[in-house]
Amino acid sequence: MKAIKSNLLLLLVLISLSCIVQCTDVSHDGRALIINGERRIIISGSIHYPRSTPEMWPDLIKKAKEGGLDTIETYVFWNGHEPRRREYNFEGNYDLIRFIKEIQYAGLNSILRIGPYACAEWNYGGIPAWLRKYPGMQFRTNNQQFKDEMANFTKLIVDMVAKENLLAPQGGPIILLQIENEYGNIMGPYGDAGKEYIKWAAKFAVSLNASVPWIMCQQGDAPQPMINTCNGFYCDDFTPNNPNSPKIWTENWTGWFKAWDKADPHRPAEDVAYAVARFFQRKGTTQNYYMYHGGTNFGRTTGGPYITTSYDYDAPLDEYGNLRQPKWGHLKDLHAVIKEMEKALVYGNHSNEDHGNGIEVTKYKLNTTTACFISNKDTTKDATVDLNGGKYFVPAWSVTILPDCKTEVYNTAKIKAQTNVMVKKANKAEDEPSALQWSWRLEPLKKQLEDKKFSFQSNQLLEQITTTFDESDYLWYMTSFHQPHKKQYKLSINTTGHVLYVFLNNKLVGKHEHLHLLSKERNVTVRHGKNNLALISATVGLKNYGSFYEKMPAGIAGKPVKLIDGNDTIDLSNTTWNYKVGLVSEKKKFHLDEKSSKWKSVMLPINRPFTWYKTTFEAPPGTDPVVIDTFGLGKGEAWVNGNSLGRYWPAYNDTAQGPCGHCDYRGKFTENKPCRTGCGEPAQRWYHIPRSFLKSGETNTLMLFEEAGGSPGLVEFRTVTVGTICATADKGQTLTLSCPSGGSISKIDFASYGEVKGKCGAFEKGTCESQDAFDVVSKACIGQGSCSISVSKETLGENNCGGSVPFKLAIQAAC
Ligand SMILES: *[C@@H]1O[C@H](CO)[C@@H](O)[C@H](O)[C@H]1NC(C)=O
Ligand SMILES: *[C@@H]1O[C@H](CO)[C@@H](O)[C@H](O)[C@H]1NC(C)=O
Ligand SMILES: *[C@@H]1O[C@H](CO)[C@@H](O)[C@H](O)[C@H]1NC(C)=O
Ligand SMILES: *[C@@H]1O[C@H](CO)[C@@H](O)[C@H](O)[C@H]1NC(C)=O
Ligand SMILES: *[C@@H]1O[C@H](CO)[C@@H](O)[C@H](O)[C@H]1NC(C)=O
Ligand SMILES: *[C@@H]1O[C@H](CO)[C@@H](O)[C@H](O)[C@H]1NC(C)=O
Ligand SMILES: *[C@@H]1O[C@H](CO)[C@@H](O)[C@H](O)[C@H]1NC(C)=O
Ligand SMILES: *[C@@H]1O[C@H](CO)[C@@H](O)[C@H](O)[C@H]1NC(C)=O
Ligand SMILES: *[C@@H]1O[C@H](CO)[C@@H](O)[C@H](O)[C@H]1NC(C)=O
Ligand SMILES: CC(=O)N[C@H]1CO[C@H](CO)[C@@H](O)[C@@H]1O
Repeated sequence: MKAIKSNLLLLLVLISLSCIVQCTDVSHDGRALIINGERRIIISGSIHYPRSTPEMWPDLIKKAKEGGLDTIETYVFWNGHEPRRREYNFEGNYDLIRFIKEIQYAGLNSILRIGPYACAEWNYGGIPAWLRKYPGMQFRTNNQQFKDEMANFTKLIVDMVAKENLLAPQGGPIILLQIENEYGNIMGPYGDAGKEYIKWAAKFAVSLNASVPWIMCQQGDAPQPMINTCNGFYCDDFTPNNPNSPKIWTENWTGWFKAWDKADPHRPAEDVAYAVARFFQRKGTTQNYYMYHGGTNFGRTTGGPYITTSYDYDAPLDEYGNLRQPKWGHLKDLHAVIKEMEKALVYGNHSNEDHGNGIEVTKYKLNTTTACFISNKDTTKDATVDLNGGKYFVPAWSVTILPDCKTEVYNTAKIKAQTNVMVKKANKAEDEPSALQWSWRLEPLKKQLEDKKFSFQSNQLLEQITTTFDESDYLWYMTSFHQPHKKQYKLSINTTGHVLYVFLNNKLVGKHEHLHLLSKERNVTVRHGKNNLALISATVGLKNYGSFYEKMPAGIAGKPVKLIDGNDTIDLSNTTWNYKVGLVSEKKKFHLDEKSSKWKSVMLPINRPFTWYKTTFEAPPGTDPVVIDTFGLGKGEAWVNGNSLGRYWPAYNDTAQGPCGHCDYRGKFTENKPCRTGCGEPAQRWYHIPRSFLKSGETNTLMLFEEAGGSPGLVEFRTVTVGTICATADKGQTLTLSCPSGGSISKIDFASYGEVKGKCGAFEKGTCESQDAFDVVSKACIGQGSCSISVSKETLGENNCGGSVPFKLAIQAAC
């Protein structure tokens, strides 16, 4: 870090001498971002670098580019980069500079949302917990200590990217920077201090002389020259707070995040496309998908306490980096038509006609060229719309795009992209034995229970974050009391969660692994004489959102701990409590300690809390992404060759019960639409093992810290690959089908030309189908990586469907 020059101005001068050709000037007017003097449409997508590995980055960025993106956006994760004050980590998946350079090599732009508050379902919203060590510290308000730390980190990041020439005016890819994040949503309770803080943040950002525009999202009072931008599922009705600010959509939610207590959320491709098309129809010019690739919360990085380790987000690229089809392809088709119309969209005159019944016809006119959108906002009624003498069928909740105002090139509800159904395949290395051989050791709890060395003492029940500063998930609360005779009591503990274990006289007498924990009671028998009570409170990620969110307590936080028997109550809240931060295994790094003689291979314990398991395995062959099935395990953390896969918790089922069911893309999407899958099942059973964590041809080690108790007997490795692919196309179109990553089509499961019904996995023939389609398709596709068939009677043979029935070709195949 020492090498960073503080005089950015001097750097910029030096750089500008060496930068004559590639320098990019970025500014904006009220219509669009202006890049090298030209207004541009920006189609961006979020990829958070720590949620994948450097080995995955080039492929993710390449797939984003192929999907029609021109820009990659990311937050910067302060608590990942500065885990302890002025101790920095820019290595591995935190190598921000390498990530931005990968974007640059791919020829894309980048938007850096420094914040440094990120939200992002990330632990503590990205702000380091060590900040809480300072008395009087308050996050995200007019608090001098906070502002000083925020300024220090923000400047560090701007200096770093400037030193590497990564800002657009230096020839780099960064076209926009962001200060703060979604503050407008929560600023009310901060009063004037919040307003002052935002003014300060804007002034501070400008003072960094970065020479690219700064944005503030969800900030209606963003001071000039900050551009305030919009986040949400839709942004068509958003207007920036200044006529000189273009309409920028920083977060168009492509899906939603997973939670431990909920089934898998999905946002239909038709609805994402609808939202984006509406945005461009309504003079939007810069938009970003949140997320384009969601990825994985490795280590202890989830925001708490509900967010799962998977941050898949139902994004166009799935957690493992595969194309999520048809979403990826349907949006790619949209991006192509938007880019085709770019000039008209950013320079043309915009006129809008309301045709009633939710129909709007928009025309962009630029000299002699015109581009049109027809939108149907009705959530149930399809419509046929007249335009320039043509008739256009516009399904409910859809947008049709006509780049010349004549030819329909795209409709958001008519998906042409193929569907890929991914499967998790057993895929063992040849000489891999059929069952994993486990060894085990115990977490040395006894040692900690009996050891008289404490971190500190207090006669209060302390709040957990300000006690552990998140150095560990675990905090011991230990006390003792005397009792004249043996007796049964009700032990009552009021905790803010997230997980609690109770030990009485060194025996585990209760565990509560549940997030909605408030008051917990259980019967215990106390003995005559001295009794020892020890509690382990565990956090599952720290809260990341809300006004004053950092002050939301964790742990037992001053709440009563009582033994109750009718009128006889022993209140232990203010006895002497001894505190220990963390577990022995963390200090001794068991997850790296493969060789210890403590590992035993006989009498494998099952369903025993605080047990470590270890096994070795060979990497599944090939290059497909690898996952581990944790079914049967309880809750804990897993490592492969010392790399954390994150917290696992397959014992936590969807208790919210969905809603699952028929997912209708029509009508405003909310996370509560019945668009979930896996109701009642474990919220996350599969965990990603990036290929770079594995050594091929060598022995790999998997270690599990099973905190809650479970059985490793069913644990196995799988690879994620394309199972079935499907596509449909109407008469007159060309159907294209392809297998990803170098595979080829091995078999045609279904092919029919006529009045096909149903969808991928469940197509049904109509009554008037052509007899030749199956043979034609088989001949054209089997053995090919990709095949194209023009949908006509010339290629597919005659069908007897008559003139009025719309007919199509549908194919289902295997790769
Ligand atoms: C951050 O603060 C440290 C002192 O703690 C100081 O040495 C350093 O220069 C500051 N960094 C920046 C970029 O201002
Ligand atoms: C930014 O530029 C101004 C005016 O040129 C200068 O006074 C200031 O020191 C610069 N700030 C930084 C952080 O380089
Ligand atoms: C936009 O419309 C105005 C007023 O009708 C006209 O003066 C101007 O030339 C038009 N601009 C373009 C780019 O067509
Ligand atoms: C539109 O026409 C004007 C005047 O003829 C011309 O200056 C301008 O370059 C044209 N714009 C485009 C994008 O063709
Ligand atoms: C437990 O805490 C909750 C929330 O702070 C509070 O409403 C409740 O009264 C407490 N229960 C007891 C038994 O103290
Ligand atoms: C505790 O004991 C009481 C009385 O013996 C009984 O009524 C109650 O159901 C027990 N509670 C639990 C949680 O076992
Ligand atoms: C609790 O105390 C009240 C009042 O002193 C008394 O009436 C009651 O019987 C007692 N209950 C028990 C279970 O001892
Ligand atoms: C325990 O101590 C706290 C802080 O000193 C105090 O607020 C609380 O009233 C005490 N509780 C009891 C039961 O004495
Ligand atoms: C959770 O779901 C799994 C699989 O569906 C099932 O086997 C298990 O019994 C469920 N657990 C609970 C507590 O409902
Ligand atoms: C800015 C915006 O559109 N925010 C919306 C995002 O979506 C959520 C959930 O539907 C709404 O509650 C927000 O108002």
